[in-house]
Amino acid sequence: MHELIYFASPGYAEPTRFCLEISQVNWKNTTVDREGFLALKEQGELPYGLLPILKTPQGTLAESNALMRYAATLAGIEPEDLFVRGKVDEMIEIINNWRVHFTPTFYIENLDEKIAARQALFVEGGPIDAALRDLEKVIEASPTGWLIGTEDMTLADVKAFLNVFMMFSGQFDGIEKDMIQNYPGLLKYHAFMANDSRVEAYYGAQEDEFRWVFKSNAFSPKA
Ligand SMILES: N[C@@H](CCC(=O)N[C@@H](CS)C(=O)NCC(=O)O)C(=O)O
Repeated sequence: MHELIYFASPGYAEPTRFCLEISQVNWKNTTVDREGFLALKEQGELPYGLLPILKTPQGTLAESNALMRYAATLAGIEPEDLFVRGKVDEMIEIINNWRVHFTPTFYIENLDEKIAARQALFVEGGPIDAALRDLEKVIEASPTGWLIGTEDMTLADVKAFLNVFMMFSGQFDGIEKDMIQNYPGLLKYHAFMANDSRVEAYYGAQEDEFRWVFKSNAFSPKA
């Protein structure tokens, strides 16, 4: 049995959750609130004092990137070819690096200032706008639809799909759902991923405050 423990939000745990879901292993999705988190910390369950953790039959793993790679390997979506896996990791790191721009905005207390700081990331030529344009070029260049041009989904697709569209869920002040309409390449990729049978099986059935962004009709004009 594998047990993923995290807050209910997608946050740092969602790629691991999805990979566990499409793997053949038995897994349990345990969610905690702030109190539950503090209790786990108190009990010494968190190797570095942070969530998420993944309890495996051999022991506990911490650090979300380690968890997602472990789970992606269980799911059979990590490429064997070293170069292709390098390209997957390259994309994962590029997306992780977006946090450099986001993290400071979480510490801005004044709501108007926070919104302004976030919107500046998305203006034409702003750091996240530029990053999303780069991603659109990668999507456009793929001969198969999968980000790394592989025959099937890789962890790069899981990471990109879950992280990119989560930004537009409305949970982050200043980032509106409609802002996604500026990125036709991303919308095309959204349709490709959201209609994948594995994605549909997991997210199609979930009625959730945030995870609607992973459903196929999430950003269609009528939605
Ligand atoms: N580098 C860690 C970061 C995880 C992290 O920052 N977790 C936050 C929740 S989103 C946490 O546990 N915060 C608790 C605290 O700092 O009190 C990872 O990728 O797993």
